Amino acid sequence: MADLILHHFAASPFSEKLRLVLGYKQLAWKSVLVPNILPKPDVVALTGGYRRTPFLQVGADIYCDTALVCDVLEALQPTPSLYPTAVAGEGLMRSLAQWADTSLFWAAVAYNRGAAAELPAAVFEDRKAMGFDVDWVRPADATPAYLAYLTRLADMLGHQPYLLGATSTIADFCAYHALWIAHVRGPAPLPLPLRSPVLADWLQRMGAIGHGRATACDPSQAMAIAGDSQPAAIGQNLLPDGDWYDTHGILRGSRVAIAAESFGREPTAGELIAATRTHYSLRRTDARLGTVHVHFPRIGYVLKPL
Ligand SMILES: N[C@@H](CCC(=O)N[C@@H](CS)C(=O)NCC(=O)O)C(=O)O
Repeated sequence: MADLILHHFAASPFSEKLRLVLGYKQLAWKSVLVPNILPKPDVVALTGGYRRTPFLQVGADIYCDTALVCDVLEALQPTPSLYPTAVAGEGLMRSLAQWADTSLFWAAVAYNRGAAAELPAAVFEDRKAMGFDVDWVRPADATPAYLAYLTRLADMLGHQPYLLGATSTIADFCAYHALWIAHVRGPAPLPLPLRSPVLADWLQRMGAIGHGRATACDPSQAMAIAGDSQPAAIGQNLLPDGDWYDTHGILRGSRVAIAAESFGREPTAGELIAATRTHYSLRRTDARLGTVHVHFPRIGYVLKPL
């Protein structure tokens, strides 16, 4: 199989989630560092418009969004599982993970804006343009929510090493990266607003998983790999389910655009070649790369005919 190429940047929490999942599954991967603000010409050549970080490239297949990438990595390397059903039902794990990626993540972002140094002006303007309304939820509003969420996590960890039991699940990776924003990264980590030994121990345990075997890769090399590769046929890529599932009345082969529901809504246009219960796939042609397939999860994304 072609190499796993993660496009990411060091300070990105969602990237940290995937770096840790790659470590958990002891996978070897190539590391391409991308800019943290626009312009991102190579990123957009690969994705067709999607600009969020991170995403996974496998040859000429581009997997967007960490939720989808976790499913891809699970299909590729099933053990240890991110969804161990001996620990909890998959619905519970995925729902807790989604809460952590959204409510917990944004409460952590808003809380840390108040507690930490401001973002550099260029990053601040870029995130505002993405739809992060900094004037709407202020640290004073976020702090009580963040504290309540940390209390819930500490409560789950009171009698077990991971959020749902004896081993980690997808939910641990999602909650970890939200807390990592302030408490682990950077030269001077902030103290936890909730001083809980169980949280501190759990952060330590999760961080110790590490990042797997990463090799630096130049963006031009990743572009060359995409240009020299053919995308995998539908049904033979790394996505788990395959049946066509139409909820829009849009036919296979139609020209469509897919964009995030919120925060970074730059659309990717292409020909709809898969619409399953869990994901969409688009075929598109880039002037520099030729044909690439770009994959998105259904949850959190909108599909429009062109
Ligand atoms: N739901 C997305 C969220 C990704 C996300 O918001 N990433 C942040 C960085 S951690 C981002 O894209 N920031 C702007 C950028 O990198 O251009 C996922 O799971 O991948």
